[in-house]
Amino acid sequence: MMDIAEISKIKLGSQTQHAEKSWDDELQQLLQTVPKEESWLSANGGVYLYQGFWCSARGLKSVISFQRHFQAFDSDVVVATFPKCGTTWLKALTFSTLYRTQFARDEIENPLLNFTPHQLVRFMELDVYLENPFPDLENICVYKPRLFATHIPFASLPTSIKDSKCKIVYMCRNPMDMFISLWNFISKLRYQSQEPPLSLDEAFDKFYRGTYAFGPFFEHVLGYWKASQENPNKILFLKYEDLKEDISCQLKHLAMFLGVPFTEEEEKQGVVEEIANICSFEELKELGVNNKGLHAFGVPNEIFFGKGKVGDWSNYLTPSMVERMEKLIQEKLVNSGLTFKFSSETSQDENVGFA
Ligand code: PAP
Repeated sequence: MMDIAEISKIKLGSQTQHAEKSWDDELQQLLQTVPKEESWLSANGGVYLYQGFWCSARGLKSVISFQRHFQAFDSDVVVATFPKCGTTWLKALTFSTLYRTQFARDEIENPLLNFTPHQLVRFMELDVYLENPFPDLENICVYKPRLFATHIPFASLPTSIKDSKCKIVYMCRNPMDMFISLWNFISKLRYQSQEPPLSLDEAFDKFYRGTYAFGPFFEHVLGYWKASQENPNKILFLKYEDLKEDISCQLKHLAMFLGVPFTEEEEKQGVVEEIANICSFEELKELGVNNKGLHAFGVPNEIFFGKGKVGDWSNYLTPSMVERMEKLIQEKLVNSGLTFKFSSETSQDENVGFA
């Protein structure tokens, strides 16, 4: 005979199945009512417009779970980025800065040597909430305070992230490099899954219309930009190009914002340079752990490392693409005060943003 515990397990199991089924039905209904576009990844896949941004069906399910069930703590730290704007780098830097006193400084102890930045700072909607709407966050975030990542636009973050005192570190990148980085990334994924290549022209058209995961780019960047201006103690707004230009200065800024400034002693001991070095493109790319295996979404770890440069767009974009892109940037960023650098050289006309 079954005991009460076993009966209640069956009851709970069937309740969970029932809840799961009605949630799937709700999602299917939502997918039928919102605009849909072809995905960059496959002619058969789609992206859906939800709360003003585009998302795959699978991603949308976990975005909604994250929005509904996540409860932020005041001590949490969120790494937020638009895809291909330096997420991997920012995860490594934030992890190393925030937890630097929790592991020994010698090379063997550093978790970055054995785990990818994406394993150490997990994406909420692309990883943690993907398979489970009620993940065990205490066990998932091994180090404390909790640190996790998201690509979700500011306006669509779970309410408790916006309302609590938790901190958000946001990084963006000039849209031309971001676009080329995304196109290269998608091209590798399409090749791997034997999809026909996506031409640069087709990709540019989709970029222009903003129809890609978490796009449009400009609305994403401006959402965090405005929020960071209104609340600079809560949101730190960083730019990939600035980190490339002066990583030590930006790291000190990051540490200060996180409430763990580098001490004079640490600076003398070269801790800032050590962190900058282990998180550098050259170091991370060469680590065995980043060269093999798959990321949570089934993406090979190695393709998160391309060239890691500022200005690579100039090797790909045609003059007419550059012209269209410049007009788009001007239109989107006018009066925002936000500017981007498009090359690593310091010339007068590189700051386009038309503040
Ligand atoms: P994600 O948003 O999909 O997680 P993300 O890490 O932002 O990806 O994008 C990868 C880009 O960051 C690549 O740029 P590229 O295509 O122009 O080369 C990658 O090379 C770059 N990148 C990865 N790690 C670093 C690093 N440590 N320093 C600088 N750039 C890096």
